[in-house]
Amino acid sequence: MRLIGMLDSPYVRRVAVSLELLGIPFEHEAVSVFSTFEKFKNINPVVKAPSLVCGDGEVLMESSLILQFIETTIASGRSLWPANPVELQHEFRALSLALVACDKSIQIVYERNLRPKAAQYEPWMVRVTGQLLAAYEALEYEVQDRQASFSVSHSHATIAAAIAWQFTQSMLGSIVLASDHPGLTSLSSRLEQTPEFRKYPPVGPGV
Ligand SMILES: N[C@@H](CCC(=O)N[C@@H](CS)C(=O)NCC(=O)O)C(=O)O
Repeated sequence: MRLIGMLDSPYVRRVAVSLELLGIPFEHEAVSVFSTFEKFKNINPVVKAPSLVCGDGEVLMESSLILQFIETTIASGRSLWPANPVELQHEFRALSLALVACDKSIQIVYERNLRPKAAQYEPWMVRVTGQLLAAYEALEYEVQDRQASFSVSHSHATIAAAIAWQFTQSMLGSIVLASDHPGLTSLSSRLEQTPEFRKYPPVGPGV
């Protein structure tokens, strides 16, 4: 199995770290959707990261679907989801907030870095920035409110929250202030020191 994409993508990184935690062997290929577009296109014409090339050559996309596929088919019962239904609902809530935080961060980065300045549309930036801040406010609440779950083990929500936070801080730290998010700051510093996070550091050429 080959995981295609740069680790400075929070979606690629969450898949890499999760596969590692699940004990699933894979090869990581650091191909960028921007600086090596043609190379990526040869692997997957849709050019979306992460792409997972399965054993028979079929290509899967979407980090959550890739992880669901792996857990369902080859993780031999191992899972990063809590078993308890109430916990699972909270987990889905936190994970969805982390993924929206990634989406909104990336929309801002693309708008700033890919669109010519004269064509940038301020009301859109204001809207997306508001959504980004709302997602992180709610995620910070989840982290603080569910301290017990967030402090014990790796789960899909804790991994995604920590990775989203590192990504947003590296790109948009002046918009989403660390001082307003002590729970996320502490979660991120703790998880970044774990072997699985260190093995897949957030390096890449950016946009
Ligand atoms: N919902 C997707 C988002 C993936 C995504 O947006 N990846 C970015 C890289 S960080 C990408 O492929 N960008 C190129 C593009 O969308 O054209 C997931 O969870 O995998």
